[in-house]
Amino acid sequence: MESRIRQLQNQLKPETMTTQYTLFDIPTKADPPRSWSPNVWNARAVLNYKKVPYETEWVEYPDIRVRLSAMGIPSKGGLMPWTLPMMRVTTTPADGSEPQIKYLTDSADIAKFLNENHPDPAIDFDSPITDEAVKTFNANLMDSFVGLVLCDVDLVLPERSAAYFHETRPKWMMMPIKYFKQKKINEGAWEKMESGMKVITELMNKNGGPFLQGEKVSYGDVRLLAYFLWAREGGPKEVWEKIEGWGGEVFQRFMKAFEENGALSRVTY
Ligand SMILES: N[C@@H](CCC(=O)N[C@@H](CS)C(=O)NCC(=O)O)C(=O)O
Repeated sequence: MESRIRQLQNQLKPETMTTQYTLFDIPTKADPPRSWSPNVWNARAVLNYKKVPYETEWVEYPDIRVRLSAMGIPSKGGLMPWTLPMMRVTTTPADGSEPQIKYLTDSADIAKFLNENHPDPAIDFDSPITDEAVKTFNANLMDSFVGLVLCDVDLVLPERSAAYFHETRPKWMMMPIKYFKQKKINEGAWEKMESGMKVITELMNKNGGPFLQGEKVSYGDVRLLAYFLWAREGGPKEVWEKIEGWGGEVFQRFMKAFEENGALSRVTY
C-alpha cells in the first residue's frame, strides 16, 4: 500500500513533466504590442494574478482563422468561427515521449482551467456575484462601450487588423462604423456611460471594496476589469479619462487593488 502511494506521488511530482502555456492574443500597433481585447483580458488577468508563467503569441485579426484552423481547431460557426483568446497547453513528459497538446478556445474555459490547476491565489468562480456583475455591466454600460470604445478600436490596431475590422464590423452594425458611433452618441452614449459608472461603482462598493465581495477576488471582478481594460487599452484617451472621473474613488481603488495583486503586471508580453 505504502509503495503504491509512493508510486502515485512520484507520478504527480512536478519534475516528471513540464507544462507550458501559450496565450494567443490580438496585438495593438504599439511597439511592443499591448493587450486590449476584453475577452483576452478575462484570461490574461487570471494568468497574471496567479503568477503563472506563460508566453504570448500575437496574432492579427485576419490571421486568427488561418492560424487556428491550421492547428486543427474546429470552427465555432457563425460570424466569428475562430476567436481569441486561445491558450495552448503543452505537457512534455520527462521520459522524452511525445508532448501532449491541448487547446482551450474560450476565455471562461481558460480561466476555469487555470483556477483548477493553480488554485492559489484563489478566484471565486461560484458566487452569484459574477453573474450579477456581468448583467449589471451589460445592462448599464455595454451599449455606451460599444459606441465609444469598440467603434474606435481600429485606431490602436495595426493596419491589416484595422482593415479587417472595417470589413467585418459594419456587417453587424448594418452601417459604416462612423455612422454607427454617431447613432450611439445620438442615443445618449455619454450620458449612459456616466450613469452606468454610478451603478457599477455602487456594486463595487457594496461590500466596502476594493472588490465586489470585499477583499476576496471573484471572476466577476476579473470580468469587470477586462471591460475596463478594453477602454483603457483599446479606446480613445478621452473616454478613459471620463470613465476614471465618473468612477471616482471606488473605481480608483478597484483598479489599484488589481495593480497591487499583479493582475495588470503583464500587458505587453
Ligand atoms: N466567448 C469568446 C469570445 C471571444 C471573441 O469574441 N474574440 C474576438 C476578439 S475580441 C475575436 O477573436 N474575434 C475574431 C474575429 O472577429 O474574426 C471568449 O470569451 O473567448
